[in-house]
Amino acid sequence: MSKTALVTGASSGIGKAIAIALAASGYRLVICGRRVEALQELKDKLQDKTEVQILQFDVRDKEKVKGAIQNLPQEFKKIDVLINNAGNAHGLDPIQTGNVDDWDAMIDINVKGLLYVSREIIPQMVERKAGHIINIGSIAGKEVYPNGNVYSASKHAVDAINKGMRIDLNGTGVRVGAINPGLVETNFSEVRFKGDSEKANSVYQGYQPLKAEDIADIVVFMVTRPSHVNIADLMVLPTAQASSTIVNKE
Ligand code: 8X3
Repeated sequence: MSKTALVTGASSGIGKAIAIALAASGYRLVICGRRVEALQELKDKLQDKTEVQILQFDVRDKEKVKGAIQNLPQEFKKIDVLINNAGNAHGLDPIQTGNVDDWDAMIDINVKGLLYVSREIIPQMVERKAGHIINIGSIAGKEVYPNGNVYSASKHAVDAINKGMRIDLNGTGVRVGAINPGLVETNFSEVRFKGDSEKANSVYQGYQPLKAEDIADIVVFMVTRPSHVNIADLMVLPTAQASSTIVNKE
C-alpha cells in the first residue's frame, strides 16, 4: 500500500513543488492551504498520478486544523510523512518601526501553526512507531540579518522545535529532520514586500537562486532513505549565496 504525505502550505511555492515531487514518487497526498482554488488546481494536475485529499484551513486556526485533520476520510487518516512547510515572511523592517500585525502573523503561522498541525499528527505516528516529519525552516533560523528580526525569531523557533521533536520522539521510531533553505525563487518575497513585485524580483536577480523543485528533490531523498537513516538538519543555499547577507550578484 502506498504511503500518505500531508503537506502544509501546498498551494504554492516550496509546498506545491514538494507535493508534486511526492506524487511522482508514489505518495498519496493530503494537501493543505488557505486557497481552495489553488489546491483544487493542484489536485486536478496530480489526479492521474495519485489520490489527493484537500484540507482547507489557515494553520493559525487551531480548532479548524484539529477538526480538518480529525475528520480526514478513512483512507487518508494514516499519515506517514508530515511536511511542515506553511510559513511566510511579513515585512522587512527594523525592530523599532516593525508592524505588530506582521509579527503576529509570522509567529502565529510559522511557529504556532506548525505546532497545531504537528500536535494532531504526531500521536498516531508514535502509536504506529513509524513516521517522518520534515520541518521547513530557513537560513534565517540559523542566523539573524538586518531587519530580519521577528521572521528570524520565528525560524529560530522552528529550529528549536525541530530539535525538540527529535529529542522527545527519540525511541519512538519517528524520524524528524529539517531543511533550512536560503534564497529560493518563489512568491516568498512578494508576500514579504506586500505585493511590491519590483522589490521582490530584485531579491532573485543577478545570480541563480534555488528553485522550489530543488528543495522538493531533497525532501524526496530524505523520505526515501532506509528507516534507520534520519537526515536531521540541512542548510541548502544557492551556490552564489554564502550567508544571509553574502550573495555574489553580477
Ligand atoms: C527565506 C530565506 O534569506 O530571506 O527564509 O530569510 S531569507
